[in-house]
Amino acid sequence: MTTITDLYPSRGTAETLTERCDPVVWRPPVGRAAPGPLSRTEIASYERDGFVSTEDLVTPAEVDAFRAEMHRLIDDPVLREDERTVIEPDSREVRSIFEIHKLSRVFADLVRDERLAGRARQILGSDVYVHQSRVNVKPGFRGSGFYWHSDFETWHAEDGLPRMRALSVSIALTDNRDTNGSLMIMPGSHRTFVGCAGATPADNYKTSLRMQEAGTPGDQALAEMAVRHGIRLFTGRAGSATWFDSNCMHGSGSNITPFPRSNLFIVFNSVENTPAEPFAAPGRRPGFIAARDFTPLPAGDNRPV
Ligand code: 6CS
Ligand code: FE
Repeated sequence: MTTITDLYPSRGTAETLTERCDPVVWRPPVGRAAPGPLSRTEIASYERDGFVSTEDLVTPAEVDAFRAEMHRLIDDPVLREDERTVIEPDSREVRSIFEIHKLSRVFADLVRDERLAGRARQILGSDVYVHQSRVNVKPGFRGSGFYWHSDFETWHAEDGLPRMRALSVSIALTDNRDTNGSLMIMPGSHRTFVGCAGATPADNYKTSLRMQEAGTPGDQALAEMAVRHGIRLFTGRAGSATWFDSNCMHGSGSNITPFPRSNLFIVFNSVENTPAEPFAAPGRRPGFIAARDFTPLPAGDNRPV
């Protein structure tokens, strides 16, 4: 059995800070970033801040189709009883539905679209597969938030992703306003790994997807990071998208407005960064949260030759 070094320790007795030892943009051995849909300026700002936004990633007609597909999934009585559906902690409403690229032809086609997979390949410098996909519904009135966290912290500790070589795209299906619980990120926070205090309980995913506890930094670390980096709020029309590095410190508030804030959320991981065993959890999470099928998404026309 081979042991993989834990470059980013977490879930111990004390909080720790570790400098990132992985690239943000994974370049071929020689030269610039791989060719792809992102411009050099966009690549540079992604590398500096840990994120980049795209206006009109998908068309208004596609947004309508995706929203209809989301409602079809939300209204499916069989799926509602399935583990892939997560219910809000304070109401009976759907909070998230996982593995949407397996549940729906429409979303299966979307994840392999060059506008998505092409950007992911460009930043990660290799073929990619989907580690996780979901729709976050954030309904009006009582849609609850997501507390501050780094996704990589969870994917490393609970899923076993060895390196920071994954990214997420959040695609707005409704307008993301400054009032309805939109995404907040601390720019530049992706360069430091916050190892969080506290062991991972067994079957943590059964509660963490409704309200995360293990893997959230303490108040003092968050306060220092917020002063150092600032906090950026991501607003945008339906159809816009934000791409962000797996180690960005991010979160979102609750939604007490009547306007739902629904987003698709897709995580791409490099095929050169596949997980083995979790680094800091009693067991693996199920495949609908942390995929174990590493088949690369087929590359389209803009693939580097
Ligand atoms: O569990 C996950 O994979 C994701 N969900 C939450 C609530 N936190 C970590 C990560 O973003
Ligand atoms: Fe997250």
